[in-house]
Amino acid sequence: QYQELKPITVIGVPLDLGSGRRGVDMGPSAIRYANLHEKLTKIGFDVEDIGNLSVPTLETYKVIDPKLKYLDEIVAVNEKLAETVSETVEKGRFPLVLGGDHSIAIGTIAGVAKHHRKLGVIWFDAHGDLNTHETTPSGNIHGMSLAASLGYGHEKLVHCGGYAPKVGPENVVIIGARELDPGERKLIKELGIRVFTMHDIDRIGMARVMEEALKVVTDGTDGVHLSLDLDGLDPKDCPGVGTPVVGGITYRESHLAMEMLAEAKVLTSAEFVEVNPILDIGNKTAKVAVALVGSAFGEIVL
Ligand code: Z70
Ligand code: MN
Ligand code: MN
Ligand code: MN
Repeated sequence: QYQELKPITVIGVPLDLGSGRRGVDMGPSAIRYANLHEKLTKIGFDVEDIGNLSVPTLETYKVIDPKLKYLDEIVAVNEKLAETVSETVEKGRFPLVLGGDHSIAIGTIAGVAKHHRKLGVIWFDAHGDLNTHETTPSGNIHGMSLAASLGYGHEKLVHCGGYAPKVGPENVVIIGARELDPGERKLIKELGIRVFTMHDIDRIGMARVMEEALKVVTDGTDGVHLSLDLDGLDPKDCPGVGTPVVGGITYRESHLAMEMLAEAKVLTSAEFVEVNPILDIGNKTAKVAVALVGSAFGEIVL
């Protein structure tokens, strides 16, 4: 049974200024090469691909603030992305955003959240992306995007799209976390964000984790955004990511998560980020991304 979803608009954002390592700028291309369009068309969707947003090349810019690398360039891309995503929603279409580094979640969420009274967010990631310029160990803005969406961090990131905050901590859930910085742990505790670490997935299993996660993101909300960082999966299945962290979510666990999301019929927008073809083995990670898109959009076996 197909998910009763809207027609889909694919938006590529080949941005890598937010990550420490080059290569995720080729993510949208790798995901398209893995037959994203065909996958969605076969499920039965009306799909339009509007191509990539234009993104500045790293070499043409200098780092000004080492605690907020490429801030103005990243803000400009995210403002444009927020507009594009918002227009997509206004047309009655489902925005499916391809990254690019995870800083693009700032723009995607800015574009969707203004069309919802209350938005739930599923943050599927090895990391929390809950740093600010005050807590970041790297200065990489892809480690700050969830914090910014919650209203924490530099004003220019927090106020993307002209308003803040985009989401409330009571409707955010992180799944797959296994590498959190001290400042991120502090913010998680302060805000009471629900985090399902790898330990929780080991203990109670992905099925129960998703049941709990779905309660959090649907509690009083009128939309759910999926922000899926491929580094949430184990590097054995997804070696082509900017920041591989061992001990991750398995191929099947991640599919189960997407299938349960499709079954719940709650998804209103999604993004798949951090695919790095340079570190990949035969486009394996992009293929996993496309397979996960299939499951999230209701692809069925029988
Ligand atoms: C670290 C930082 C991060 C993604 C790495 C890493 C953040 N917490 N996020 N890869 N997607 O630099 O803030
Ligand atoms: Mn991330
Ligand atoms: Mn990550
Ligand atoms: Mn403010």
